[in-house]
Parts: sequence; C-alpha cells; structure tokens
Amino acid sequence: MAGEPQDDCLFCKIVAGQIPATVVRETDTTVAFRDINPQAPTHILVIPKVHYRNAAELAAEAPQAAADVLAETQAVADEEKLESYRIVFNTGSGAGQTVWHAHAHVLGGRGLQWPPG
Ligand code: DGP
Repeated sequence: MAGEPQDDCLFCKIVAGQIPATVVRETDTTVAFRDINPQAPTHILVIPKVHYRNAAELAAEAPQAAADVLAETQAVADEEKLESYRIVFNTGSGAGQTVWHAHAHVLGGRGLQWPPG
C-alpha cells in the first residue's frame, strides 16, 4: 500500500537501516545520503521515509512529506556549500527513473549543462 514500507524497495531498506548508505542528514520524515554512482562532485539523494513511487504521487498523497524533501534539498545544498546546484526528480523510466521510491537528486560542485540530456 502506498505510504507503507515495501519489502522489495531498496530505498525503504535504506530508511530501515537494512542496507548501508552514507547518510548526510536525517529528519523525522526524510533521509539524505550520497548517491552510489555520483554524477557530480556532490550528488546526494533526499528521500521521504514514506514510500511513494515518484514525486508526483508523493506531492498528491503526502504533501507535507514532499515539502519536507524540498526543504532538505536546501539544507543539503547549504551543508555542502553549493552556490549553484540542480534538484532533479526523474519521473518515469523514459526520464531515467530506476528506483521506484520518490527521491530528489541534489547535484553540484561542477558546471551543469542546460538542457539536460
Ligand atoms: P533514478 O535513476 O532517478 O531512479 O535514481 C536512482 C539513483 O539511486 C541512481 O542515481 C543510483 C542510486 N542508487 C541506486 N542504488 C543505490 C544504493 O544501493 N545506494 C545508494 N546510495 N544509491 C543508490
């Protein structure tokens, strides 16, 4: 059921501490950890502790958790001293989503091209 931990979800397992991750911040509702395959000098994922498949579902079903994720992207950027950075929510496989638990990528520490590929 949406919102509940899913047995087959990698990021639910990180939330539960069943899979190790380099956690940089944690709040009551979110966890931020370094991406295992960084695409920039700083590449951190901010996830809600509740399970929703993507950012759209999260925003619709748990708007406070969505707001908490967004606030944490800012906190991560501040902690990493990023002057410029990009927040990305890949939504759907055509956009590159591979993990079906909503997450924000915080990317920075190098110049970023626009438009993205
Ligand atoms: P996306 O492609 O938008 O669904 O992003 C998923 C990201 O998750 C991708 O950049 C790689 C990262 N990732 C996948 N497995 C793990 C893992 O076990 N640990 C960590 N820290 N990151 C992971």
